[in-house]
Amino acid sequence: MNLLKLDITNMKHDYSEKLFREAQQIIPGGVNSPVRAFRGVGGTPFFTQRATGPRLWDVDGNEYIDYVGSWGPMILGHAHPKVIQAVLDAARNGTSFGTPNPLEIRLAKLVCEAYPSIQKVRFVNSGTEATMSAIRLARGFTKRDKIVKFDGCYHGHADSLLVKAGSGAATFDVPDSAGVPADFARNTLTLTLNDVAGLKRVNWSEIACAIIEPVPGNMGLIPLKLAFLQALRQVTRDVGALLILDEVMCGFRVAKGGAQELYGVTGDLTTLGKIIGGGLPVGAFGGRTDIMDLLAPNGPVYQAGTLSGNPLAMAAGIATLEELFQPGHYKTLEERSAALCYGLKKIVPGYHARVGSKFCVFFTDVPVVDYATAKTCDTKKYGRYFHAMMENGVYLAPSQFEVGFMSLAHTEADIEATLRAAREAVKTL
Ligand code: KE4
Repeated sequence: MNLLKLDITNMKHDYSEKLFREAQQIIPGGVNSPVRAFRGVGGTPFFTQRATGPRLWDVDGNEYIDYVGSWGPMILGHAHPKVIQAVLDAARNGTSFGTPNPLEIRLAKLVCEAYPSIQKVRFVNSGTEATMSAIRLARGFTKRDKIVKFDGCYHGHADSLLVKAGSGAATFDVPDSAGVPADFARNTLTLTLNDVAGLKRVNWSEIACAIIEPVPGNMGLIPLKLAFLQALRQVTRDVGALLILDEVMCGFRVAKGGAQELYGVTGDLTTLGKIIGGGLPVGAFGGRTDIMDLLAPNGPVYQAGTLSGNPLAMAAGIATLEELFQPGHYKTLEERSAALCYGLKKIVPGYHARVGSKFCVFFTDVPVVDYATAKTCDTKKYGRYFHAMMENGVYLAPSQFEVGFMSLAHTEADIEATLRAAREAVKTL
């Protein structure tokens, strides 16, 4: 297997197409998460056979340099030896106990070490569970019902958060999901990202919390203006509304202490996911002790989970963070990401954005500063770019409204190969 020279002879996808037909008979849309169905870019999704480092191989044997990284968790690259060994070692002792286990404490300490604003943390099984639970906790703590979110931000698929959501919802241009009762949506107010004046339109004294992605990555990547984030922090603090920073995607990615370290703005609660599970299902929410201690069994806010704190998931998360925290790794991620995006910006026409090792290109010629400007993108052109890159051996997010992720496994040679693929791909645009 020649890792550097990608075998780019018109790829075959026969087996993926066969499997997709089969999958659609028994799994809705043939996928277990909508964005994987390639509806945002057209065509048939490939089925992955295996992945190592920065590379994926599909069931037809096609090889890709992977910038999706399972939507963020694979910051060390796929199948990192230390993560695999940690999971194997944990599995030999049993896969789930339903009792406290020592690994939960170790991962909790790693999270609290990186996030000073997190004094206590509770583990769950997905980012959605983390944000859903944090919202309930904020409502229990403040005894208020209304919440504020921001257009295009996606916080998972909990009912009260599927309002003008990003990610798959943005891709399908279905901001509100069917099945969400009107009075759920009525308690969710949505504001516009980066609009300081808009913050004044809310009576914050009736708001339980504001939830925001501090590095929005679910409508493509839209960096927040620091002044906006500071204003949101101030306006919530002034009237006792909680600020929930949803760092499921940017946590441990844009810096060791996530966006809170980058911007110097801390949340009352923080939600985490993806990287902290090292590819296994883990979410987490944490924050001030006086808030977190309202959670059962200490307090009246109920939250639970059969597999929460699962030893295999904890082991994968511990191995991932312990490796990620090694000196120089965040500097390497920054340098590699900057090199890739510098190169792409010279090749691919569009509005480019990057924060740390998260990046994207918007196929529009206006600056993208919020959901409305993100929606000016030519999604069909993005689809052509996506498929041209895929046929040239590079797997990007199958939607204009997602982002790319660099890992520590991507080398300079991978970056060069990616830029070569981009030069070929733009010819087809
Ligand atoms: P999960 O429930 O998918 O683990 O996490 C939900 C979530 C919460 N908060 C943020 C900021 C997120 O980005 C996510 C999930 N991100 C999407 C990718 N845009 C997951 C991919 C998918 O839905 O398949």
